[in-house]
Formats: sequence, structure tokens, C-alpha cells
Amino acid sequence: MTTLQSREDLSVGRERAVVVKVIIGNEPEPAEPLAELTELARSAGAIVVSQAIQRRPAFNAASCVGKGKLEEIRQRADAYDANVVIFDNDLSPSQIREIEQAVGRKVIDRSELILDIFASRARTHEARLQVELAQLEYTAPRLRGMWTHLERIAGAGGGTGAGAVGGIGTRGPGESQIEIDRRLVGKRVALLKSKLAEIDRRRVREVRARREQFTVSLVGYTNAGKSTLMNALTGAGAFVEDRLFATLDTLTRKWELGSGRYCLLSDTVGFIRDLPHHLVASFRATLEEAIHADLLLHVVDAANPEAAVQIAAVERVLAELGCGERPALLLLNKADAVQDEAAFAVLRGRHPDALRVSARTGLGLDTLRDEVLRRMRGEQRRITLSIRAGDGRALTFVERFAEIHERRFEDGRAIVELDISPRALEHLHRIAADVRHVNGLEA
Ligand SMILES: Nc1nc2c(ncn2[C@@H]2O[C@H](COP(=O)(O)OP(=O)(O)OP(=O)(O)O)[C@@H](O)[C@H]2O)c(=O)[nH]1
Ligand SMILES: [Mg+2]
Repeated sequence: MTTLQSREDLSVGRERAVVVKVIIGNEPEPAEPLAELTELARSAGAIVVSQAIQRRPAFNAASCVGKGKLEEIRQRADAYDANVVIFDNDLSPSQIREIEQAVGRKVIDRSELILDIFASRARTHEARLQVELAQLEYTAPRLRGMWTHLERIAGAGGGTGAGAVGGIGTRGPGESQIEIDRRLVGKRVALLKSKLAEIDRRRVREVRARREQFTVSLVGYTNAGKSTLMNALTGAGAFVEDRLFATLDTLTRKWELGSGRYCLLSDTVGFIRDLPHHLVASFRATLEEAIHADLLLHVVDAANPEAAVQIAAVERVLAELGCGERPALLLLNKADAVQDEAAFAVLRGRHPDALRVSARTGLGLDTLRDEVLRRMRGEQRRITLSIRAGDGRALTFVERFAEIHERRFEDGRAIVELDISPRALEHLHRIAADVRHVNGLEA
């Protein structure tokens, strides 16, 4: 029974891990091939004690890596007293089965690791539901295979299975559903989906209510500095940590742009290359705000040697979310920490419109503010409106959401010349029945 739980509960909190990566064919080799997986494992709470890399012409269909490598992994796990093996590659249920048998430990893949981090980070009710749904959807198809295989190990009288027992946290759906079976999983998935749909309907109403305002979203690779930037710009008190996926929930705050103007700024969940598909799907709702933003600020950790790869990964996820065509501004963040000036120059050359900023030192933030203000104004046009002087609501609205150049009162009406965005104008017409457009001077 305990062995079964080992595959049901895929968390790696405080466990000792061997990390493994397979590089296929002539895929270029990153400078530190296991740097990101090691960071992910660390973010999940595990201690990475050893690593193994194998270059192969193709994946081994049965066990991803070859027999010799499996033996090496087992020896490393023995030598360093590891109780979990984490693969950077995604594994099929049967591959996991094969590998677990060969190395005698719990084996998890990159997607499961990311799901585990999300499970441990989820704070709000909604984020928890989303993560649980993603975990169930990823795990459920794998359950049957796991089940029979693990029963076999348990039945074999321990021995090889010993490493997989115990030392396991309590996160994830496993805790409440020890006796998971597919039918129950199916029911639970349906329930989660309906709860999330309800929350989603509520959010759509909220987001719509804010539509008269210019909205800006911070998007980008995990750990790029989005929350730090959010704090620097708005004093929001967003959670910052040198860990992957510090932020899971969208946070929206007012961002003062000077001269009394402001927009709404949202901080969002970080992206990562090969973000598990189910996770993208279930976080779609959380990202709704970002998806519909008037402007995306794509934050890049320019001090990271993998910056170019990370930019491409973020662009891919944005495209997947259907907002690849949104107006966006690239921010080369952590400019204060750049070591490799040559690489930074290449990055700037490739993205000539990008702004060089540092959320930590404040470098470039004034330029950023001006640029956002410019874009916000760019969509406004100058018109003259006649509003009933007694309509306090409409007048307050234009004061807040438009830039007023001239105002006079005539025959119980306010004649206002202003710069206003099409969206704000639409909203004004919704809240005030008697708003007329005036040409030139005549009322
Ligand atoms: N040197 C330097 N470090 C920075 C800068 N901006 C952020 N950091 C650091 O980078 C780490 C990650 O910052 P966060 O703001 O949490 O990053 P994030 O993009 O919100 O990350 P997730 O929420 O995980 O997606 C923290 O340790 C920050 O202190 C910067 O401009 N310069
Ligand atoms: Mg964050």
C-alpha cells in the first residue's frame, strides 16, 4: 500500500534526488544542461545529490535511457542515498515503470515535478482547484499502469522497492484520494471543472467591469523578475523569491504613470519551456486578464545565459494562449546583473525596441513609464462632448478616464474637449444616456 502511494503522491519535498537528462541527436547542448531541472527540483524542496546526462541518437523506447545508464543511475542513487530520480524529459507510464524497476526508486518526470511545485505554491482556492485538475488529468491516464506495476514490486517482497517507500510529503490530490480509481478521478475532474467554470464566470464579469481602463500585464519566464518589477512600479507587495514559480495568482494594482494618469498593472504566473499542457489549460482562466491586456510587458532575465531560449519559450506559450499578436514591449531586466556584455549586446541587437531595465536598481523605469503612457495615449483621440451638467457620474468618469483640455458650461450642459480611448468612450455611452458628440464650437 505504501508503495502504491509513492506513485500517487508525486511530491518530492525534502527528498534526495538524482537528476537525469537525455539529449537527442545533434540537439545543441546548453551550457549547463541540468541547471533548470536542478532549480525546479530545488524549488520543489528536494535536494539534488547527483546528476547524469546521456546523449543518444534517439530515446530508448522502453526506458528512455539505455541499460548501462540505468545501472549508473542506480549506483549513483545508492551512493548518494537518493530516494527519487527526476527526468528532464517527459516519460510515458511504461517508461516510468521500466525505470523504476531498474533503479528501485520513485521516478518522476519534468511535468510531474512542475505540477508538484504548483501544488505546493497554490494559495488561493482557485489556484488549488486548477492545480488539482491539472494533476488529476496528467496522472489519471497513468494510474492503471502504475497500479499493476507497483503491486508487483510490493508483492516481490520489498528489496528493490525499498527506496520508493516513505519520505514523501502530503501535497497533491493523492492525500485525499488514497484509493484513487479512474471512475472517481473522472467524477472529481467533472466537479473541479464545474467549480472553476463558476469562478470563471464571476471573473469575466469583474474583468468586464474594468474594461474602461488601460490594462498592462507583466508576462515572462519564471524568475525573470515580474513580481519585483510589479513592486517597484506600484509598491504592491507581491511575493518575490529566487525560486521558480513564486507567483501563481494574478495580482492587479493601480500603476500611477504621472500627471494624474494611471493604468492597471497585473503580475502573472511565470512561464517555462515545455509548460505541461494541462497546466496551461487550467491556468488559462487565471491568465485571462493578461490575455486581454492592452499591452503586454514581456520581462526577460537578461543576465541569464538562456535568455534567448526563454524569450522563445514565452512567445510560444503566448501564441498557445491566443495572444501572440497582442501589443508587447520587451523588457531586458536585471541589466544591473549582466556579466556577459557581449551576449547582452547580441540580445539588444536582436530586439532593438526592447527597453533595458533593472527592477532592483530602478534603472530604466522612468523610460518604461513614459513609453507606457505614450502607448496609452496613442489609442486616444481628441473629441468634444456635451454632457448633461447634472450627470455627476458621467462627469466623474471623464475626469478619471480621459484627459480634459477644456470645459465650459452652457444651458445646463458641460461642453468638454478631451482625449479619450475608444473603450472609455464606449463605457461612457453605457453609463450615460445623454452624451452628444459636438463638432467644432456649436453645441
Ligand atoms: N540583480 C537583479 N535581480 C533581480 C532583478 N529583478 C528581480 N531580481 C531577482 O530575481 C529573483 C526572481 O524575482 P521575482 O520577481 O520573484 O521573479 P518572477 O518573474 O516574479 O518569478 P515567478 O513568480 O517565479 O514567475 C528574485 O531573487 C529577485 O530579487 C533585477 O533587476 N536585478
Ligand atoms: Mg512572481
